[in-house]
Amino acid sequence: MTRILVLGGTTEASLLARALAEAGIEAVFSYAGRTAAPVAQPLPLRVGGFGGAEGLAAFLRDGGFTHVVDATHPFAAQISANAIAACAATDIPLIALQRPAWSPGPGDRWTRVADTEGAVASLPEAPARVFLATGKQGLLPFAAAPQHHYLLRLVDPPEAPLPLPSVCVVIARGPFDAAGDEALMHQHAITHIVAKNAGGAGAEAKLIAARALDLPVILIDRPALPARREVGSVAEVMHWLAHAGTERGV
Ligand code: 3Y8
Ligand code: NAP
Repeated sequence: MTRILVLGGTTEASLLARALAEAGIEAVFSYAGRTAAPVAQPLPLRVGGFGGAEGLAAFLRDGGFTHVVDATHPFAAQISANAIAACAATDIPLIALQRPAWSPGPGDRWTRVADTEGAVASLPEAPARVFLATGKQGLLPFAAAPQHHYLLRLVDPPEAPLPLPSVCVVIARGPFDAAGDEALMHQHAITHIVAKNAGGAGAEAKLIAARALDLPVILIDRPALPARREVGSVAEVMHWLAHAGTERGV
């Protein structure tokens, strides 16, 4: 009896949910509960943390799950580490659906940095107008560079005051389009973009817009993750579930 847990929260996870629903494969879709109203899915939902790797292992055992697909965002390093530990502890097969990192093309003016602190250090001393498109987590380090004006794009309105003296907030949920991002950057007279190397199409618009506007981009590399089985497409996940996933088959 196949029962799959999908760790979601990305465009690819939503595409996988549709494929599983269309194939009539029993699965549960999991959100962390980071946003007020996450996009609906064609699978039964569960929302919220599990309580660490141990909590996830117990959830997998108690729920009779036979496979786990980690389709979370490349920067969601904690849940991915927990999934590796929980699947090892319960001997449940795990596969990660991960989109490849972006690499620069002709005309891109990218500076790659290892982390948020590196992104702050890469901004100029002189006041700039920065499109900080990295979400709500990880804002605090930019308080060390208050001379800049920041444009933030958040999924939900911030509950607490922001740690930045000169800031403008746009509330929007992706996926975004290049024309819209180009208009947004033009309207706010943006001089620098800071982004995570998320990969995928849903967040790429700002990079395409930056290229069109010949603006510099400070790109934060994704965190290193422990080794795990990893594929880049829904089709490969479906193939794995149908064949090599486990002797239990699907
Ligand atoms: C809660 C689920 C789908 C998934 C859509 C993708 C695309 C649009 C682009 C910018 C960058 C950012 C952010 C972003 C994108 C997709 C994808 C993606 C980046 C939702 C979602 C959840 C989240 C969590 C949220 C984080 C934040 C990051 C905004 C839903 C909409 C910046 C990442 O307010 C908060 O606390 C938000 C937190 C984690 C990063 C951060 O540190 O703030 N995503 N994003 C998921 C959960 O609860 O499990 O609400 O519907 C999903 C999507 N966001 O099904 O179509 O696949 O990447 N998400 C980044 O890439 O830098 C926005 O503005 O250009
Ligand atoms: P994270 O730092 O890796 O995880 C922090 C904690 O959140 C985890 O330990 C777990 O809590 C819980 N969690 C995370 N993802 C979960 C999921 N899909 N289902 C149930 N619990 C989950 O994660 P994050 O960076 O905050 O991302 C949270 C969610 O937003 C993920 O689903 C991710 O795919 C999505 N997302 C993140 C980004 C990003 O930039 N980080 C971008 C787009 C979408 P417990 O320890 O209590 O189990």
